[in-house]
Amino acid sequence: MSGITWWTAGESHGKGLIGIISGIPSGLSISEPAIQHELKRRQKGYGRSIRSKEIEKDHAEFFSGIRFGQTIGSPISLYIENKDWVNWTEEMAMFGTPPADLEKVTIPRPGHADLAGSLKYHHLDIRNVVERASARETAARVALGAVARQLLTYFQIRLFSEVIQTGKVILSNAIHQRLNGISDKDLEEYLQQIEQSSVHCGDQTVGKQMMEAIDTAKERGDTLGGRIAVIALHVPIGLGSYSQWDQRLGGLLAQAIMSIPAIKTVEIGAGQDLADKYGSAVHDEISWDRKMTRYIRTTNHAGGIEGGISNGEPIIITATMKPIPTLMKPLQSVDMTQKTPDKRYEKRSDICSLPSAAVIAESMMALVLADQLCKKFGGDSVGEMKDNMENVLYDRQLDILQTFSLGDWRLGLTD
Ligand code: EPS
Repeated sequence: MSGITWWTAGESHGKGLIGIISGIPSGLSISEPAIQHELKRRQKGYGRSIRSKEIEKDHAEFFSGIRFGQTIGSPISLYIENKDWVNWTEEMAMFGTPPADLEKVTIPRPGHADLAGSLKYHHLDIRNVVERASARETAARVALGAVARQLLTYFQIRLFSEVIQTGKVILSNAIHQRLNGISDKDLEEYLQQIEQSSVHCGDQTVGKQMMEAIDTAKERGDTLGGRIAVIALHVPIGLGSYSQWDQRLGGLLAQAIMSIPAIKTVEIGAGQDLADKYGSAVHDEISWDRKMTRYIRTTNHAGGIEGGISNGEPIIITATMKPIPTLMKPLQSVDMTQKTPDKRYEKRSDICSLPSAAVIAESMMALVLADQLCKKFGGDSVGEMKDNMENVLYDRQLDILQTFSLGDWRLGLTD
């Protein structure tokens, strides 16, 4: 079955960003405000620099693949303008000769793509590296992810995220740890709190501490990383496969999340907490609920994936983001032209971009799940896909439609 393919193009201070997504079935209603809303979500966040907060006003302009608000089965393409480009037209000109006063970037920042990228591509001006390595590119990912997300919404799959650690400030009762038994109302309320929080954390007290930690980093001319959690609810059983290494859902999601700039670890379910436990303490026991006619679990340490396949439980991913490598108080480096010790001084920098990373992670998860959904239940139109899904989920033995399992589970491990 064919799935979804997608690409982005564009430089951070170039004219803009472009995204193309192919394979979205026809007949899917696309809400334009919902896409602009996701772009806005990515731009929020305490600790972002003036560029994200004041200069860029991300807006996706659509070029193809949609007619009267519905997908037509052709590639969908979009463009996001870089408002900052007007300040870079000479440095970033695509043709002609470089201006006489062009200031080349020759000092690589430790932790960024600068040194490895310059050596790899034989660039004598690090700008050629940073322009594409920049996390600005993730705006296009989020716009494409917002399209994929609308396919997921059609099939009632729900995605959300939370910042669960900023520097040393740890949220102990994050939403992914207490989905067990939470009422719909409480869940909605909490998700609203996350959205209202400028650090993307639903607990206001902890959120305030996170903001203080960011303030302290700023005062020191430094940056902060942390951890995020991304959750997908109502994912049908059977996405991904153990059949081949590159079909395992955990691997696909891990690659997608790991590809977000500055992400250094990805964990699924209880993740590294599993390391020191006995098997009997960590595997999620299976029972059959006669009344609800479905398999149930009371725990979800597996994070919704077993044997590389979605098992119907919520998919839970946590990821670590390193502190941003652009420091106002720079680290020691070398001028690549002179090979002399030097430091790269910057005019502006994000201090922390965890809230944006959380939204980007949702988008990456949306793209992977939409691709897998199309591969499993594929069809050229959403109607065909829906029929296929109902057919697959129909249990002939019981003469029922197997609902997506939404067990009463908990993630927390007991010793
Ligand atoms: C980024 C550096 C900053 C960020 C940028 C990502 O841009 P500048 O170098 O222009 O100050 O603001 O992120 C965005 C513009 C964005 O929209 O997310 C980097 O080096 O990765």
